[in-house]
Amino acid sequence: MIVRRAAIEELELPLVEPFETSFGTQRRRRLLLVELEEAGGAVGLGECVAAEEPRYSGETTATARWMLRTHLLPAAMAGPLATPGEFLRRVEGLREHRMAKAAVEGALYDLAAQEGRLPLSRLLGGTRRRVEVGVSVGIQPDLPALVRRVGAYLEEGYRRVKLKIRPGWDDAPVAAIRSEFPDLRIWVDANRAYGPRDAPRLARLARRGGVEQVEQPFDAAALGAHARLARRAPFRVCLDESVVDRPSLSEAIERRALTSLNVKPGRVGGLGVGLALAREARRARITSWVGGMLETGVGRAHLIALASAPVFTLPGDLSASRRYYEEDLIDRPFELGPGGTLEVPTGPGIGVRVDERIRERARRGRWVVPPPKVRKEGDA
Ligand code: OSB
Ligand code: MG
Repeated sequence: MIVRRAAIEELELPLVEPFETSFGTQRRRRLLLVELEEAGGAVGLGECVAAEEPRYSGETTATARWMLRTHLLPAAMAGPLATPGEFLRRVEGLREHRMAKAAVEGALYDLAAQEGRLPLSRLLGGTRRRVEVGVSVGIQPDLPALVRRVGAYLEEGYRRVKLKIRPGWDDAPVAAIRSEFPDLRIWVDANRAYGPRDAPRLARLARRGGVEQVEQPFDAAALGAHARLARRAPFRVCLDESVVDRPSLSEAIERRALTSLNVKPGRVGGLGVGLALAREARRARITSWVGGMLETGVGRAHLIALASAPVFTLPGDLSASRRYYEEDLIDRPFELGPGGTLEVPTGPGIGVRVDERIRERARRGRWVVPPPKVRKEGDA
């Protein structure tokens, strides 16, 4: 692949409803699309999952835009690339900024799959035609609203919910959903809102509520607390924010801090890294699944392709387009199918097309990044 033109596009889409977590409320998504044009004319797309505010991680739309313009996109154009992984090795010396890197790597994967006339799913070793999905349910104004919200998702066909929790919104919501829906698969995600002293409470909540999995209850660095919660627990302890690369996963495995891994390519710096982490987790008998960051149809297409790989064995946070956006960016929105599944696109590359009218309405800026003029050793 030779990338001869690169552009960043900033878009803003309103969410169908506010998404509240323990770290804040999001009403819209301000996102970046990375567009790479290959010498042959093919265009690859990647979506950057960084949010407007640095609450989930330190990256933001603004830091990612800067990183892409000044470092990553020039690097992508600084010579031919045999694989998307080669791009990541080229920028290895540049610290952090994994979400920005993953957006470029994702666009390169789209290009590589198009070049091979393959669906991205196949390039990633995917074997499934449909993937099982669930739905992540934000903190609601009150319990009746939560019961209505979850009831509506079940009507739509979801079979597994992930309730966002925080101190003050945990025991009652879990109990309410459990009593209303006795057979439902319930997961919870705290986004680090608890302290190690809350471990007994959380264990009780999960046991009483028949909760299958507790995601990231403690601080990202608190591996010991997660390990204590996981010991002999009848539920899985899942890490999200704690695992950002191979070393942090190895350390978490060694400390026995997890029994489940949420794989988000943005958080770990790419689809390739995500696959590698899931394989490492499997060797330690840890279950992996694909998480989400409220992606549009473009980012979601990448995630669905990833989730089609057999190494992922639990339903992902990969919901239908209408769960997130009134009008998704893509011309054929993802719809929920039989058994709470989404169909894996079969067209070349990511297999979805951007709806240009929606994209134009959502556009807040566009920057074309010129190719670097000279290439020196050590440049990235
Ligand atoms: O912790 O998994 C999380 C969204 C934004 C930031 C963090 C998280 C989430 C979700 C949404 O849970 C999952 C989805 O995209 O459906
Ligand atoms: Mg999470």
